[in-house]
Amino acid sequence: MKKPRVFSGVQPTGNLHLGNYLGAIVRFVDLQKDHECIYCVVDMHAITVWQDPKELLRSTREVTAAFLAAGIDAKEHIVFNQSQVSQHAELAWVLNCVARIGWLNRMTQFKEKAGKNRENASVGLYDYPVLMAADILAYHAEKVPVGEDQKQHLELTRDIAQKFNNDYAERIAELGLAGEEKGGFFPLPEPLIQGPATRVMSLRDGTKKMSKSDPSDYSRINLSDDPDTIAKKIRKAKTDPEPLPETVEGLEGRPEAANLVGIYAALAGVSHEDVLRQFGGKGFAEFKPALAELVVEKLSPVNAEMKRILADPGYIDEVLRDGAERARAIAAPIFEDVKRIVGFLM
Ligand code: AQP
Repeated sequence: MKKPRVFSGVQPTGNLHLGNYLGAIVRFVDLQKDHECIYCVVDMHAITVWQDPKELLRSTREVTAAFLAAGIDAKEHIVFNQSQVSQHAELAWVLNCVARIGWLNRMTQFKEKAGKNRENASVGLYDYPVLMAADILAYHAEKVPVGEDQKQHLELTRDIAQKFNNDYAERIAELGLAGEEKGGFFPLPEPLIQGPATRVMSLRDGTKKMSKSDPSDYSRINLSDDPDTIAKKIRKAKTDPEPLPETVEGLEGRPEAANLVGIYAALAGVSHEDVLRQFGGKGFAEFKPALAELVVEKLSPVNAEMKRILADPGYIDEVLRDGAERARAIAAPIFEDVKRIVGFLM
C-alpha cells in the first residue's frame, strides 16, 4: 500500500534551536518509518526578511546538516532546498490568485513579524502563507508536521486548496483530475501538531516561544551550542522562587517552570508527571543541573555529527541537488495539471 506523503520545511535563518529540534526535526525523523517524506530547507521563505547572502548559504547547509545529523535518511526520503524547485514559486502565483486578501489579513504571524512598521514589511512576508500552501500542495502532501505556531498557516492552506477545488470543480472533473477518494484536485493536508514539544518557550520569558530571531541568545539553546554554553543558559534561565510542584496542575500560572519541565520530559521521553514524580518538591538549584546534563547528553551527538557533515559542503550540496531532482519529478507533473486546470496554453 502507498505510504501517506509528508511535507515540511525549516527556514535557513540561523540559530537553529531546541524548539525547532523538538517541535519539528525529531518529529520528521519519527515519521520516516511509515511515510514518504519530503523535507525542505525553505530558503525562499527566509528572504521574506533580509538575509545576508553568505549567511543564507551557510544556514542552508547548516539546516541540511541538522536534518541529516538528527537521522533523516536523504536517500530513502527527499531533502532539498526550495529555490531549486521552481514549481514552488510558480504554484504560489496561481494560489495568490485563489487566496483572498481578507484571509491573509488575519494571519497573526505576519502581524507579529511586521510589528508596528507594517508599511515597511516586504510583500513576500505578507504572502509567506501562500508560498507555504504552494510548498505543501505542489506535492499533494497529505500530512504536515509543524509546531503549534504554524497551525493557522495550515488552516489557510486547507482553505486555499478547498477554494481551488471548488472554483475549478467543473474543469477538474472534465479533465478527469479529481482524486478518487478526495473528490478535488488538491487533497486537504492534515497538520500533525504532535510530538515531544510542540511549543518550546523562551528561557527568558515563559510566555514567548523560543525563536531564532529573539535578540537575546540566552532565550534559546542553539543546536550549535557547546556543553558549557548550554549549562550557562540553563543556569541563567528565568524561574520563580517556588520549588517544583508535585503535580502537573501545580505548573499552572508558572510558565517558566512548565517550560523547563516540558523540555526535560521531551528529551527524556517521559511524561510531565514522571518528571514531577522525580523532582517535585525540589528547588531549581537541583533541577537545573539535571536538566543541563540531559540537554547536553541529547544534543551533543547531534552537534558533533552536524560539525562532521558541515566539514564537507560539497557532500551537502550534492544531497540537496539530488533531492531537488527527485522533488521536481513529483512537483512538475502536478503543476502541469494545475496549468491545464487553470487554462494556460502549453
Ligand atoms: N519554539 C518552538 N517550539 C516548537 N516548535 C517550533 N518551531 C519553531 N519554533 C518552535 C517549529 O520549527 C519548524 C521550523 O520553523 P521555521 O524555522 O521554519 O520558522 P519559525 O517558526 O519562524 O522559527 P522561529 O525560530 O520562530 O524563527 P523566527 O524567529 O524567525 O520566527 C516549524 O515547524 C515550527 O513550527
